[in-house]
Amino acid sequence: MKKTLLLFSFALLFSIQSFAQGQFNIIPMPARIEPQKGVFKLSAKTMIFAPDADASLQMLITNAVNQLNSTSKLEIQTFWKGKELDNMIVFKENNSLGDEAYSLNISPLKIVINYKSTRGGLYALQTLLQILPLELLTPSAKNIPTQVWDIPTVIIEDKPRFGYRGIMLDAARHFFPVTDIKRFIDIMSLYKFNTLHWHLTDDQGWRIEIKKYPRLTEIGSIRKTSMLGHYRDQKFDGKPHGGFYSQDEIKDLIRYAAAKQITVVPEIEMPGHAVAALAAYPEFGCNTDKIYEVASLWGVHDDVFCPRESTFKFLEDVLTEVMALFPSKYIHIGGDECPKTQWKQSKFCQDLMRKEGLKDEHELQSYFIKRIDKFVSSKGKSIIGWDEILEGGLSPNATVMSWRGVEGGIAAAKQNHDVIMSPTTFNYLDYYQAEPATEPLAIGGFLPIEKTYSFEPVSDELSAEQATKIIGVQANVWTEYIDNEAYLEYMTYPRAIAVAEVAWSGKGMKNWTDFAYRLRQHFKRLELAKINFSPRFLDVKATPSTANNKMMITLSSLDSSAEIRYTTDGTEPNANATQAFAGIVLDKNTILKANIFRKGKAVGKTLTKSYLINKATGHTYSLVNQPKGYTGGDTYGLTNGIKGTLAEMAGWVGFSGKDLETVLDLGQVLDINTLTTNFNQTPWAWILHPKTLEVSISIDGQTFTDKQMATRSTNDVSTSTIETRKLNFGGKKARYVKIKAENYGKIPVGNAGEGQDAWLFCDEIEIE
Ligand code: TNX
Repeated sequence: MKKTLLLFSFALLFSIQSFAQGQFNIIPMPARIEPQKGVFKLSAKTMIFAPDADASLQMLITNAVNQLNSTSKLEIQTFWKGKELDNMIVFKENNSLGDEAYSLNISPLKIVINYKSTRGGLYALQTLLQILPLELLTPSAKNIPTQVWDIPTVIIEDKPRFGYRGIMLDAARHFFPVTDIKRFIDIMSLYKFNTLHWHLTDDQGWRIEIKKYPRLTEIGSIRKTSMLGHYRDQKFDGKPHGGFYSQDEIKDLIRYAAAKQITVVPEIEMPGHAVAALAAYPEFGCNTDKIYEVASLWGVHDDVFCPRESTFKFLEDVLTEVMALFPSKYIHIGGDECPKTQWKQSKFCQDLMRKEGLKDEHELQSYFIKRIDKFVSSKGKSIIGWDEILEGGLSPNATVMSWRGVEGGIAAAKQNHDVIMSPTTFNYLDYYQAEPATEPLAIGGFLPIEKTYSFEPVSDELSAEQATKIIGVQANVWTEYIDNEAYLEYMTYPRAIAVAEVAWSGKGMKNWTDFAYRLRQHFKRLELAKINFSPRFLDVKATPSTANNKMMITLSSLDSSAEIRYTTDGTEPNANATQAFAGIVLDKNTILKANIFRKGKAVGKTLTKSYLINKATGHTYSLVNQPKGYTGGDTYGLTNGIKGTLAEMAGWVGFSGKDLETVLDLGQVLDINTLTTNFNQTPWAWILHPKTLEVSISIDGQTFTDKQMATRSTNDVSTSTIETRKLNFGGKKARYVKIKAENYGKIPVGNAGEGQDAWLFCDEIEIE
């Protein structure tokens, strides 16, 4: 009885949920959303009444109304004064709400919005626009004869989880005209972001006009040439690249952003990433005789600002103009990736360190940042810096932006600093979002939207009080490889929409499957706004498992409206290819190709996987040490039928400083002839072949016999190679195989990463 009741309530829950899904696909997910019965009829007679709206909110409302009236036959009128009536959309100021909070109550009689600030009013408006039927916002809505639109009733109460919700746009590596940035702001505003962090200076370009130092833009904004292809290719396009923002353009942009309730935070990089500035004013570098050129190589450069009094004067002058332009409370001063090479060689720096009692160049960096921090603070503003600024102590009002993972942010919060989380591991939108081989050129990495969405900005390590120091979340769009607006949008969206939900919605409101569904519904809206987003997250995924002791692949897509079709003979799947309804059992080497189809058309990019099937493929194993980051792409990366290659790290199972120790279960007793393993050695990435390999076998999983050993085939630790080790068991019977590969240990002197823990990379385990 109890069970049926439970089942029943589950069914009920499910139906409410799917009902809510169908009608309300709001992103970011509001804090509370309760669908009601009935509809509000939006018609030519509906009016807007916003008696408390200030000029900014009036403008936002007017823009939205103009948009509605232009696409449809509606003629919604807006009243700033008068009387509240039925069939109105009413905006009410309500001071009991939080700053960015709002409520939206759509009832059959009227729509009532409560807000405290203009921001809250805007967010309510954005939510309402997401609820309105899409057809209403489509230009062809004009042709629809009946202009009475059913709006589902609902009660929404909403407020953001974090007060800082940002995107960083790097305009230094590639210049984007003001019109592009305005559009970038428009899109940000749709998803309730409130901060644009504008990266304005770097080695490859200085992009902000500074009146007192005109050469910064005259010389510093132009580089002779840019890199073509990957950094490792070392090729150049031979074309000058330049561009900068005049102070008038900046003022205009700030005004534009402010109207959309977005604060623009400028970043002026120091003491590193300074080559463009030094090309203009070499006297602020350590090597004053050097002829600096605006950098054309990406990456980190040794030429940095020299901590002379004259340099501080220069930077203070620059910051004075910057602070006069930007009303933002925050000024970002960079602080990341400052090589200490020149400071080590500079007599001036060494003398300064002695005079100031600084024990090394890291303390000199901290001295640098502290001085700038003090200057900015004295003007009533606060600095933000990348997490390196934490090293060596800071003033309490400095905010730390955690980029090298979350660790810097955690440490900063524990030291009572405000923290904005923007870790490479979740929020770097310059990383690949799908299989690199099938994507346009990107810097590297692999960050599918699902991973971005899974980010939890507040670590369990923090106490409740420390947790309050995590004030925000930011996506970073570095543009070394992004040189036009369409590509900028492709890389930013939809992943930034996932970041928007991470930053806005409460922990408990987040759900990947539900988000993916809502996002799928947003595609039409994004298309309507002509946003060049990437739909790649809907592409087919292959998940391995074991069925009847064989390897089984399940194909799936988050696009429930699409069919998945596949081939196993290496040909491109077409609309007649087999449809994937169930798992595909693989008992021989197979090239699997699959795609999603809508209306008979392939709409994704083809997934291609080459599986090498042997007795171990698809079988599970236990691990004594867990891999660090590198899991081989699947839960059972060592036996997933896909061999790692030197060209690509993601397929390997990797252990940092630890051994590979595993027991593999073949599911049944089999004849074991040979066992083959592969190890990766990529010295520049600190990956070395293991010292030894030991394998033994067992029938019951208790007693292991027939131990076989192998050692490294060479002492060479400087060449990139794959080492294959094949051990012979002469047809002995076994179900369990125990494998131990001993990590190389500390990296020998004279090699990249000397003295650090070596990585051990293994893939695949093959048994014949
Ligand atoms: C690291 S994030 C950098 C940037 C690069 C970026 C590329 C940070 C503070 N520094 O200079 O553009 O990686 O992903």
